[in-house]
Amino acid sequence: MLTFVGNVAFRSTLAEPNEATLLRPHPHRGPPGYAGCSLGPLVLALWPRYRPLLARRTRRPAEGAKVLFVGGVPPAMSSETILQHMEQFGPATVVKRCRGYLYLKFAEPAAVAKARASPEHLVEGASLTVEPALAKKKQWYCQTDPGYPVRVRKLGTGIVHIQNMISMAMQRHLARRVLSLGRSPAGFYKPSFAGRHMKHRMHLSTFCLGHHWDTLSHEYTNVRSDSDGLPVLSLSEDLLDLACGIQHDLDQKCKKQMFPKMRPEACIVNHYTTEGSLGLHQDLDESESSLHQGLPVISLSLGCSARFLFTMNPEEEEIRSCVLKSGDIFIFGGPARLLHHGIQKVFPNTTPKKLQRDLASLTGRLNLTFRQIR
Ligand SMILES: O=C(O)CCC(=O)C(=O)O
Repeated sequence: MLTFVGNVAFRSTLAEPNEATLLRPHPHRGPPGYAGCSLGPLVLALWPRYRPLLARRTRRPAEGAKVLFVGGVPPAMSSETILQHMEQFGPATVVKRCRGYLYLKFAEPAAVAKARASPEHLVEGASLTVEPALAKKKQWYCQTDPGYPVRVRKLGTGIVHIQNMISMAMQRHLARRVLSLGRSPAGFYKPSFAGRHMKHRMHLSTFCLGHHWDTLSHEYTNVRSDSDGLPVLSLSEDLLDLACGIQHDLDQKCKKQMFPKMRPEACIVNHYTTEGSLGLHQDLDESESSLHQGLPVISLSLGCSARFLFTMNPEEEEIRSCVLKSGDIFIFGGPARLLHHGIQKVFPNTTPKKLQRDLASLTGRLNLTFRQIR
C-alpha cells in the first residue's frame, strides 16, 4: 500500500518538499558520458522480439584447465580408489569430494585430455563419467556494459543503489517492450488516490503486470478495479527472471546475500513526464509475510534521471536523496522494507542518447518496481 505520511506525504497537487532545501543543482549527465555499448545496435538487431532479456551464460571449461570432474561415483567408493585409477593419466590430487562426484586436479592439463579420451572408466564395477571442470566464473545475468563498471552504493542498512547495472542494449529492449505494453488497452492510465475528502490525480501514468495495484482500495487485484476493469497484463517469465537476476548479480558483486530472496509477482510500471512526481510514501500493501520477511522492492529506472527521496522516518530524520539514472537499480528491503520514498523531480533532457529513439514517443522517465505480494 502506498501510505502518505504527515505533511510530506502526498502525491499530485499537494505541495512538494521544499526544493531549496532538498535539491542540489543537478550535475547534468549528458548523453556522451553515458554507459554506451558499441555492440548494442547489433545485439538488438539480432534480438528476436520475445527472446529472454537475460543472457544466461553457459559456463565453459577454462582453457588449459587441470581440473577434472568425475561423476557417477558410488557413495561407498573411496576417493583414493578413484585417484589410483585416474593417476594412470598423470599425477593428481583430489580437490573436492561430494556425494556422487568429485574433482581431481592434475599436474598438467594434458592429463585431463587423456582421461577424457579414454573410452571407459570402470572402477570396482562402476562406470565413472569424466568432464573437464567448468571454469569457476561468476555468472552474471544482467548484461552490463564493459567500461561502465557497476557501482554498488550502500545507502543504509537494507538500502542499495546500483549504478550502471542494466546495459544499454537491455535498456533499449526493455523500453520498447514497456512502451508496447503501455500502448495496449490495459496499458498506461492516470491513477487517482483517495485523499481525506476527495480523489486526487497522481502526477504519473501507470500500469501493472502480474497483479494490479488498486490505488483507491490499496489492494492487489486481478483486474484494474480502480479504472476500466480490464484484466491485468501478465508478468512474463523474462521480466521475472530479470528481477531475480538483479538480486543474484548483486549478491555476486557483494559476495554475500544482501536481501532475502524475493520472487516477484507484481511489477508496477510508472511513467513520469518531466513535470511528474510521486510524494513520499511507504509500500505496505504486500502481504504481512512479505513485509515481515523484508522481501525487497526492486526498482529499475529508464529514460530521464530523477531525484529520488528516501527516509526511514520523515518525522524525525532528514530526508535523503539520490539521483537515479537510466539503467540504475534501487533496492530496499530487510530492515528498510518500510522505507518512505518518492520522486521529487524528473530532470528534462537526461535520457541517454542511445535510448532516445526507443523512447521517442514518450518523454520523461519510466520506472519498474518488482515486488512479491504474498
Ligand atoms: O519511480 C520510482 O522510482 C519509485 C516508484 C515507487 O515508489 C512506487 O511505485 O511505489
